[in-house]
Amino acid sequence: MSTGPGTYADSGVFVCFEGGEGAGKSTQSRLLREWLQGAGYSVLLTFEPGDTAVGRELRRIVLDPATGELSDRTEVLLYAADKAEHVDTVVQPALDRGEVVVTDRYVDSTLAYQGAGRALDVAEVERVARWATHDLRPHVTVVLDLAPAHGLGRFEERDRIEGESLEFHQRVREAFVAMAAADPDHYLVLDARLPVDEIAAAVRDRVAPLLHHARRGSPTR
Ligand code: Z5A
Repeated sequence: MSTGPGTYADSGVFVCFEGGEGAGKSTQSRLLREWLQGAGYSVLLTFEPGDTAVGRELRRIVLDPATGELSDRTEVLLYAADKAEHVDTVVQPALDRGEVVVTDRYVDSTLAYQGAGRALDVAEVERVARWATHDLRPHVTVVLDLAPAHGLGRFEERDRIEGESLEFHQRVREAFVAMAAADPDHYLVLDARLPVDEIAAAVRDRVAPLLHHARRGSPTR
């Protein structure tokens, strides 16, 4: 997967959690927010897909099993539309205010699920996703690595993507780990089977040195 130089915000701090289903992304993003707020930082916790008005509609379409089959390219474009709206109206404005933005999933999810998971040209998928996000990249992406059978077992109900085969989810897992290996300065890979507190401590250690870019105070959203 090509990564290119990318664009990194020079105000605020952009942190992303990635990984398969049930890996603990929501748990860890909430814990990071609590810690950052406790230390007085202005934090915005967000997620993809669906944390804007149009994103909520897009989320319903891409995840509802009632949607049924979609063309793979349609799926890429729906996720890309969610990202464009998310970056322009939520992520970039918060970074411009100097906040710490913590997102549960971002571009790497498109590269892993639509690029590696579906039978699409990963370089083409990447061009679309980078265009949609002005190539804005997280200062650090935490990959919570977990065998798909383990993660899917943490839930009873399955959405459109969770219902895909184990082989699909295995390709997704391998893609996350490969992206991290290709750019170790901007990634932290953690074993998602570790105790919650141990993972949270490793995340704090990785994020703490980035905080000189961040503003203290209450979040504005
Ligand atoms: N998708 C895509 O295809 N392309 C894209 O560009 C984007 C997304 C952005 C979004 O689903 C779906 O969209 C996702 C990828 C696709 N699809 N799938 N499949 P979502 O937002 O509804 O869900 P998710 O992102 O997959 O997250 P999740 O399934 O809700 O799980 P999580 O946030 O990673 O885990 P959690 O909720 O924090 O924890 C799950 C359970 O495990 C819970 O009971 C916890 O208490 C427990 N847990 C958490 N950590 C631990 C540890 N360390 N040990 C033991 N148990 C734990």
